[in-house]
Amino acid sequence: AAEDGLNAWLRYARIDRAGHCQGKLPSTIVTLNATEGSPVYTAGQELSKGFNGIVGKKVDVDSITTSSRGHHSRDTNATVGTIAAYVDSNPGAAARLPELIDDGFYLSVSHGSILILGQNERGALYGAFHYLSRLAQGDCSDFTLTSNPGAPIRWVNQWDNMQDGGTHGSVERGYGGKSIFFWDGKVRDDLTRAGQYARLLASIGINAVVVNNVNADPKTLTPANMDGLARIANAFRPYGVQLGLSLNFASPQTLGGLSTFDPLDQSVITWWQGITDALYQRIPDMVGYLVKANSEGQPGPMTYNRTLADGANMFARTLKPHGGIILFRAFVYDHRTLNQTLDWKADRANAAVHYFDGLDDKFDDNVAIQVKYGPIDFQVREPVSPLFSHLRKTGSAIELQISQEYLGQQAHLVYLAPMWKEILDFDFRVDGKPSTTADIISGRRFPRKLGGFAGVVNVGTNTTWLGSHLAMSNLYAYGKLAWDAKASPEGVLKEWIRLTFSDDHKVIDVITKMSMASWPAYENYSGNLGIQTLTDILLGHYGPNPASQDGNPWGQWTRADADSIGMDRTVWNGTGFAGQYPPEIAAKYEKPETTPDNLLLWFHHVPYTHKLKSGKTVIQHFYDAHYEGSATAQTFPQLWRKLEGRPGIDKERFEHVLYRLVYQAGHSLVWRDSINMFYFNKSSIADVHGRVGNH
Ligand code: GCW
Repeated sequence: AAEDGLNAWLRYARIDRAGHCQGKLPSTIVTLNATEGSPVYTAGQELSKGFNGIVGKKVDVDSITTSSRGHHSRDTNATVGTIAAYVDSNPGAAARLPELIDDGFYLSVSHGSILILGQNERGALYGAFHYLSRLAQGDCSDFTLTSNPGAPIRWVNQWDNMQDGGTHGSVERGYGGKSIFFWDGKVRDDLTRAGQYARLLASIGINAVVVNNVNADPKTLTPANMDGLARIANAFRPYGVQLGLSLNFASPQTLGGLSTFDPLDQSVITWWQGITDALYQRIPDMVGYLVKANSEGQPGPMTYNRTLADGANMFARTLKPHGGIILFRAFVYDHRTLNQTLDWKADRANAAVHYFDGLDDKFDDNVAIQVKYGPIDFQVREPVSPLFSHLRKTGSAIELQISQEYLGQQAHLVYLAPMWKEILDFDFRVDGKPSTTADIISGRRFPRKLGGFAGVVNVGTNTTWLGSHLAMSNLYAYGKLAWDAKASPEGVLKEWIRLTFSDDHKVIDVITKMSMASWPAYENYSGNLGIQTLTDILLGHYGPNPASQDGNPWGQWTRADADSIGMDRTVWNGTGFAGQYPPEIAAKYEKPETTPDNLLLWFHHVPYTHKLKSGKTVIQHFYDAHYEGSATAQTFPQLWRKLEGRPGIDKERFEHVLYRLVYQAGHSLVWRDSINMFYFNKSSIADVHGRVGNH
């Protein structure tokens, strides 16, 4: 059963229609020009494994070289390879094949013959996984499909530490065990899990993993560790997953022994060139770098009064000859200079646009800016970061967090795709024209070649990867949305349920119902109306602690007092943040009347008695929402219990999930009562339903 966890949605479990589908499968799998360990080779192996598991048919793989023309007939074959290899042996086919872009694929299934072609090898593997996903969901009918990715950057970021104050190979904000990559300051000897991870990622279209924490350890770059990183890249390569690396800006000084890490200093530039060359010597297909600079105490170019662009371009230039790219994080702010008590206009949310102001045309073309979806930090509800609308010449990637740092740490079920979808569909109205986040990051709104998605993932050594079976829907959905931002969160969820458990209608109904209700429920019992997740800010980001939001320099303030609550981010009277949006949106957020209720307290400081559009007061909404949200969470264990013994719900996974849902139901009551009592004590306003406070 640990295997079920490890294989996640790639279980290749036998389907009910296996008998029916057997006859529809080919008798041979033919891979074109597949060298062992290449993605096309892997595609052949996966098809064979999948046919065997899903329908119980053993099919051998035959590897051919296309230079021997007319060598094969495709009639009863599954043929997999690149378009170029296929056309090489079937010159006549070129005209009827579609246009593909990098990583795209074409699938054609008819009368027992399957043709799977990728623009590149990775695309061919994606096509094979796509075909197997349909089959595993019981569909062996004929079809033709052309699929191209919506954006070239579809990465995940692991925040894995090589060594962290004695806790070996820990994962920052990790709730699923230790690092699968590092142990004791080194790369692990056994990288089996790294390969298994790459397999899961490839099956959802992810093409790179940044393996180490953005709070990077300079020692990552010792020669021995670079050798280790090359072994990780080797484990990824069969799946077309490339390795990326987080860098510590001060490394030339701390590791290299130079007197400076000024990005314009020639000795520093030469040092980084040497490092980059040494890495590419070991990992010729390394994807590039990720850099967190001048944020939360991390070093950066601003230490030397250089711009963020000076810092990013220094790396970009060392990467350029190798074809690498750099993602430079927009999460730049100084938590030491924010003073809540003295300054009504102080606002951490302003930082990103402020620091990137004037830099849009200063970045090299192999730099993209990686922007967290909201201006603060992965809260349950934030307006979309305005920075996306400021970067017109520079590519941008959205940073989403699969790790549920502020969102229940995988101990709560919170299906995040509906939230991501709202963010991706948000329309900035740049220059008064439709300008959704998805169209900006994909490079469609402003023509740019780089852009896409970065997802923070905290998989660990736990056999469930994330510590929770149900949390894996978030990883699955992340990949699917990165490939196609138009995908439906509910549709994707159902696919994931069929693949992970079964296509039993009850299983699908129950898990869909719980998952789709989970984000609204969590928002209701943690922090609503845009006040953010009212969790403990100083310790762990887990559990309710509204008092901890204020009175510290971290800037996740609520400014709650006896009469009123919320951050005034208006231009006329507040921090001015609303003015960072294009005019139509800025005007909307400037006034409480036109600000959606769910962002009211993000943008406005209002009395607890302020009336919402719903007609309720702010304080009554708080009370009601916390009761509603926790009531929803109470239904989860009841719903789940109905699945005991249903197809695909084995005992071990049943118990594991149940344990967490029971816990969540209880913890949601703790949330409800802590938050409601806190605001009752502050405001002294009674709940009209008499549930909160003194009776
Ligand atoms: O969300 C915060 C986290 C930090 C993290 C930081 C970042 C890696 O609490 O743990 O550091 O953001 O994204 O850089």
